[in-house]
Amino acid sequence: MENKTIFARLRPLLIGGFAFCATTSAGAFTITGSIDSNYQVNFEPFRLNFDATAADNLLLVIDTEGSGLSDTEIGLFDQAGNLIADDDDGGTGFLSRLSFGAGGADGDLASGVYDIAIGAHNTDFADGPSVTSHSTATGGYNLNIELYEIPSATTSWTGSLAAGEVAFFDFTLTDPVVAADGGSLVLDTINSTISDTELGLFDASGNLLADNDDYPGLDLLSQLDFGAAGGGDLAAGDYRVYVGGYDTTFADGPAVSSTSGYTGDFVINMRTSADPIIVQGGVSPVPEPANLALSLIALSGLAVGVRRRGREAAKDTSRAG
Ligand SMILES: [Ca+2]
Ligand SMILES: [Ca+2]
Ligand SMILES: [Ca+2]
Ligand SMILES: [Ca+2]
Repeated sequence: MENKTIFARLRPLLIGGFAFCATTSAGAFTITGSIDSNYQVNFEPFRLNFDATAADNLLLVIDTEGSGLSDTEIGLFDQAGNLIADDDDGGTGFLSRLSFGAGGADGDLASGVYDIAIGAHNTDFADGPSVTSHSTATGGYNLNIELYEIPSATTSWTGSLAAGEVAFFDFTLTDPVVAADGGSLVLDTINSTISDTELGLFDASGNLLADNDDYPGLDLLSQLDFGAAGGGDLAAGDYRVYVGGYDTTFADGPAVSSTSGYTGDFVINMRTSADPIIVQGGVSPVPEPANLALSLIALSGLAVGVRRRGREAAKDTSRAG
């Protein structure tokens, strides 16, 4: 089968300083095919023209989102037949996902020619390449290969949580984050000691903009994407990001409560191309709900709050209910 040189047209975009190209048509490449008969597996070759490494802040994703085949499996082999990585259900539902480089779950991936083997569940992958399908399922598939450039951490906030606690940080964007301008903002909890985090972002009016429990490729850690990273644009203004352990519940207010038993240190990384960005510093307890909107406007410092369970939590419950 002829090699598909898929990144020949992506590399110039990166040289040109694209902050984030995966959600644009130029940054994603889809190989389509189908499994037409019992026990069929297909090999789809592709060439990676550069190293996809965490050190270079590049994230390479290979997934099967959008496939007609409902339960895919994929395996990645080098030209010596070594199995680099394989996945069954890392994507949406029973679809598959491999991820390399920054934030990836499967390590870095060096430049070179690779084969992606795809079959329906259950398929076995081993060095050889050896790929054996035990499935009689048939259907079409999409092999999506997407490249993301993840901005380096602009700011990282750390702290620790006891059981049932949540923390928040306030920041101000002096410039909007606009996908059409190539701007991106990513908040994640990479390097947290707490193994299962949740994140929620609120605007200055207390509206919940987005929340995430488990982000693809980060296991049980969390990530929120905005602008060209996906998830919508952000206007200039004040924002508050909350972190908690699983299970934390987020609603407009902000109304944030946690039933988490996870304890330990968290890290929130802000990765953004927005320039300039001003992070206001300071430490304060969680304000009473009636004062919150005002305090968001009047912040004079980076606010770090930890809400303890007890009467505050009881109030939260009554508001939510
Ligand atoms: Ca699967
Ligand atoms: Ca399998
Ligand atoms: Ca989580
Ligand atoms: Ca939750």
